[in-house]
Amino acid sequence: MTGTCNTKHQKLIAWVEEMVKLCQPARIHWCDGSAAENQSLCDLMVKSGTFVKLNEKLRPGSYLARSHPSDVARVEDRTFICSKTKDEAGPANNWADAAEMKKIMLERFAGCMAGRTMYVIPFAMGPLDSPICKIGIEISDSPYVVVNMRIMTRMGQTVLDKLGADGKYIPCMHSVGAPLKPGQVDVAWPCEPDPQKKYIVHFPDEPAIWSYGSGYGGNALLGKKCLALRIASTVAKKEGWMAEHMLILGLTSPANKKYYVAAAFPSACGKTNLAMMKPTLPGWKVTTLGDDIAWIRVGKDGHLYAMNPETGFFGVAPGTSAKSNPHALTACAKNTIFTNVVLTPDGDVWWEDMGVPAPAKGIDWEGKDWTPDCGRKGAHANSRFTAPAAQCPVIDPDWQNPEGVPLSAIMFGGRRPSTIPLVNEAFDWEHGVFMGSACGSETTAAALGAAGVLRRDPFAMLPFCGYNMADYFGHWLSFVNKTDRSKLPKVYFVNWFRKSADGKFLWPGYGDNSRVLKWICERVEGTGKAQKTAIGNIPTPDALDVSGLNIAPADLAQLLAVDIAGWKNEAADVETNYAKFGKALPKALSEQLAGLRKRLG
Ligand code: SAT
Ligand code: MN
Repeated sequence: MTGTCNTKHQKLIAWVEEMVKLCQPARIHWCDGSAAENQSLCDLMVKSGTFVKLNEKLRPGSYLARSHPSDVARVEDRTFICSKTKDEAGPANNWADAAEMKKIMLERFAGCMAGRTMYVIPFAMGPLDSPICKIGIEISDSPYVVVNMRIMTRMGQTVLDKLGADGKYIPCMHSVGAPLKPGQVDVAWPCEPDPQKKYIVHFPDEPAIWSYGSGYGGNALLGKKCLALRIASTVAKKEGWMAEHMLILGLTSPANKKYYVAAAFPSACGKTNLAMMKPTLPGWKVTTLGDDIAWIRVGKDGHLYAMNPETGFFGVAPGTSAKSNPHALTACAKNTIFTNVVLTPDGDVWWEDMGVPAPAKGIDWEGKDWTPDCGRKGAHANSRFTAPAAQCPVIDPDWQNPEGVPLSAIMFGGRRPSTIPLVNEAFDWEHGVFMGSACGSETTAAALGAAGVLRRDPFAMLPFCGYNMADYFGHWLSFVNKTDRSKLPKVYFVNWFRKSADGKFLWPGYGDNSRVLKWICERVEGTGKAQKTAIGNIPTPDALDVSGLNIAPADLAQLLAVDIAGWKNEAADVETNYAKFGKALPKALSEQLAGLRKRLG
């Protein structure tokens, strides 16, 4: 491992020197992104206890990490947007004064890397030759972050080469917040255990990111939610494109016609499953371009083009099975980092609802002996696999196309046990933006806090929009002026999670969601049948292809029913949510809400 500085970028070198003075690391390592570097870091972490090497025969090139029990998910109440004014951050973000927060950061980071290695991680979000590729430099004291960033982003010397002597980059500071005293023995997962001392801070005006105290997921892999969503959304607003919390998939019909669809769902609502879906409908094929983030811009032909800025999947492990997502299982069959799942006696991994029998005994995510009947879950609900996108067996041939792919449709969704039908088509773009703004879902384990309560999560961007969400709605609305209306994708709201009165899911979901995608393609072609209702265009009972599906006609009717009383409550709740934005809410959206209410009667 060389790890020496190999750039002529004086400004970057000066910044790194300044951060060395601040953080006082014992060593500095510039990451080149090579396989040799990756191997030596993995070996180092096996030695330090951070990593368990998995059985090379069963899970080649793969490792298991167990986090500290306090460090298992994103910390939304410790996430800050430090724009000039509180108003710019808007009511959905924690705002802090930039100068005051910088002072706190400088205090936190002073000496924070003592005894540790400082890694300088050059990374790019998006193909290096994409017109909207953004380069970041993450400085981190976590080798776990380095090896994860190598899977999730384009990382290493190629990025420094692209940066040249004076290219633009976004500085991203990260520390686990656990300096070592001389002679102090390190722990397997160093972090700041006190949640109140963790900080995930964004300075959109610089732009810059400072993250302190956590080593987990979106808190620490700063290319992901921090750069590719929170900072990118502010840049996109200025530059006229969109940074969205969306999967991108390709859909090929039996007639060999290809469609591209992007879909926004809150964290841990099945984006990865949908992105890699194995259709149950014969002749249909799904290919994957991304499972979490889409950068979307108007292409030369006026259509919206979507690109995945990442190169890996940071997927939720529990529930991933041969039934729910066979392609994800293949993607994580090798060269994968698992975090907070069960270690089996033969050196492989297991998690709840993996679709294979639990081992008779194992080691759980907290490192304790575990048996299936011990009364505790073996894997944490937000346990993850970090797997290279290229290992997905249905990866789309255009997934690295720097121009992106043209979108035929955009879908919004969430976990909604009642009211929301299986699929609902927006009347026009403005109605589609209304649908996005009204997104809501039962909360999941992806963020700390209670799971299972309904929260409004507009565009699934509530925790990820780097500026005032009312202005973000306005930005979405503005796309009718950026291109020909007819070239904009059609917009849909879907809900796979509607339940019957006795609490059972009405829709089988997973591969059967291809039936909904087929109807969407037919609508794009102008052939799919729909009935105009108060809430949008809904498939007629015969329009949805349910061939080979054993579903009771009454259940199907309920899935497509417009529950007027439920929708009146829905409208009231959307109004309550809108009220937070006050005068900043675009008029077009209050008009949409008023229109919905009028149609509901
Ligand atoms: O933000 S993470 O990358 O940890 C996962 C998520 O919330 O989608
Ligand atoms: Mn996500």
